[in-house]
Amino acid sequence: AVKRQEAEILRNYYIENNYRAELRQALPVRNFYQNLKEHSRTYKLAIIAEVKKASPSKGIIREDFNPTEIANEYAESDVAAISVLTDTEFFKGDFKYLQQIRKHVQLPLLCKDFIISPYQVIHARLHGADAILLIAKILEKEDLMGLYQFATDLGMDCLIEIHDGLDLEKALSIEAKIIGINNRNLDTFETDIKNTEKWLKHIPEQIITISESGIHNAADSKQVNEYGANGILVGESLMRSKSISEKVKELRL
Ligand code: IGP
Repeated sequence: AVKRQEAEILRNYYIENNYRAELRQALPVRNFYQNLKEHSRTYKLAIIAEVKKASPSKGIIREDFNPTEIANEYAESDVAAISVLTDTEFFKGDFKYLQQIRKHVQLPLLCKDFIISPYQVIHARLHGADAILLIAKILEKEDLMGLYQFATDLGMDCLIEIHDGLDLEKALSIEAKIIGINNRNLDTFETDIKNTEKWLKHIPEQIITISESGIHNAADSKQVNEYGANGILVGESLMRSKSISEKVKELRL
């Protein structure tokens, strides 16, 4: 594993070198971690609001989809950060949405994608991401570690997503600072916020914890708040609501 990690670091360095000039011109990074921390102190829950046009289980979620407009409404509602889906195949997202939103909104942006290679990490950074999602389930521990280190080297934070005990073990072993517990079972697409309760108690206090998926109303957020989550990641229910700011207020308790 040590050899593998060394090889990974060398590979990352080589790739980074090839993009040195572009990376030097990249926009400064906003502090995703700090914002989550501050918001979880100011409010009962820090909110990561997602820009999400569609999903594999629900199809099109929002018809009048204007990413910049939605992001502006999120900013006006004082959320902690914005998650932007960039995966095109399953979520009809796009890296250009990240870039467009970056031009208009000052909040930290999370690149939401299935990241498995350092090229994607650079791509995210060059499109204005301040943080990336890394899904523990789809990565070997060494690769999770390598990508985490690489993103950190580029100045970005990582949200490490877990769904079960094996994922959590990986997240803890790489000393993740922010862990997202996904309430959605990716095999069945069903959500159960009790998954947050199940894993939260095994996560040390100093780690920022985010409950992800299936949070639709104040009752849901009250529940995950009682479990002890520091924040929530919400897509669908915000995208379907008539007034984003009202929905944010409701979910923030
Ligand atoms: C948001 P919801 O149920 O509020 O729309 O869920 C977010 O958690 C979900 O989009 C998500 C996701 C992911 C999407 C969580 N992890 C990984 C793509 C890839």
